[in-house]
Amino acid sequence: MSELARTDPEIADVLEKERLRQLNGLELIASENIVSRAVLEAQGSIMTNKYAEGYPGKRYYGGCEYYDVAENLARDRLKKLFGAEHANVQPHSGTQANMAAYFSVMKPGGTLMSMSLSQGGHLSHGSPVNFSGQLFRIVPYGVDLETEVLDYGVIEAIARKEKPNVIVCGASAYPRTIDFKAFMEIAEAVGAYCIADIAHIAGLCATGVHPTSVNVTHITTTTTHKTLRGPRGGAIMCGKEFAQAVDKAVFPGMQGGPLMHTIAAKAVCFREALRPQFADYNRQIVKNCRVLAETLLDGGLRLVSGGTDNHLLLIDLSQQGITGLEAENALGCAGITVNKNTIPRETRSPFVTSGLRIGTPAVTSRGMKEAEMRFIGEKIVHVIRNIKDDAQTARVKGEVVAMASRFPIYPE
Ligand code: DSN
Repeated sequence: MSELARTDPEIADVLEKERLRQLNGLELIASENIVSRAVLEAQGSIMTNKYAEGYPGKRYYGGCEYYDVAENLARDRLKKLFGAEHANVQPHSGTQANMAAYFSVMKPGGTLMSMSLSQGGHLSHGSPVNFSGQLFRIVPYGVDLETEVLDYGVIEAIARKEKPNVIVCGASAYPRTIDFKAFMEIAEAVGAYCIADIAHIAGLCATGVHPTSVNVTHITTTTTHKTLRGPRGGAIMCGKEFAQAVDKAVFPGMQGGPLMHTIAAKAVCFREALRPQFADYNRQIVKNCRVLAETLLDGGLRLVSGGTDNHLLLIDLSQQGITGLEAENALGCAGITVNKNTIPRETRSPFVTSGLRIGTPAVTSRGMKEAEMRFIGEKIVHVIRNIKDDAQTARVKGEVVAMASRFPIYPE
């Protein structure tokens, strides 16, 4: 019996039930992934026991010698992975990374131009309920409502009119390639700083599967737990000229003690991402997403922008007359975990929505390939087309469990 099971059977029970949920279900939430055992081991380690405020070589606490080694390894590996001049691996999350990036180049009251949350942006890009929308004047841009892709001419016109201090590019629900060079050119034309938030596509950018923003835009922020396949957390990369401002904005500007067990796990993740297999993995994520998209289109569903270039796709359910919430619930009952999502021209609240966001990083980590994507796509179509038929949903769940259990999450 494990120590946890002996001392806290209630939490041990939660962990076991969650293990079975992950094993028997299909995780298609585009921002989630399954970390390696090595990442899990570093994250759940004795590195959680210590304060290490400051940076390597300049800590506010004694006894940090091994913490310095871990943080330097994380920084150096991240710089190598992206070819970045400077890296800060301390942000606790992507939102913290964005906050520090904004504060490194802009004061409260400044103007932030960003993609609307309802059209694919992120909460920390200026939502009125987030610090970003409360401390900065927000100028939104969105997708073209006909093509449902970014129109850089329109974005440039908004920037010229509004003269933002910062333009943030990057998205949490955009299925197409983002032209970071175009954003940087627009920012330079209006004297703005350009921050790219590559949280969703970091693994694709690191491996050349999507064009990178590092050394293109002024600053790049990311999370480490999506396509990068590391522990939950954030990071920032920039040129040397922004290094001091970024580091100061993270600590002492915004955070206290870094989560050193997470930083150790980030170092493990970055080492894994430097291996050639990681590029194969990211290529497979995108291949899988394309096959899933084709299967859904063949099943008569409409996809926002008609398809996908990356790890995610958005289904527009308005022609089926059902909401994102209903579809999320029905698919959940079938063992397929997805999230409801707003789509361009959205008419419903974010708690209901007309769309679904689906991503392939986690199922690809389990070794699933094109054949499994066709299976998953057909099951999604079947559940959506028979949304009121609980018996059909239950039958699909049986098929999903049988398929998923052929791809154990920790086979070793
Ligand atoms: N909430 C994350 C997502 O699902 O995209 C981004 O932080």
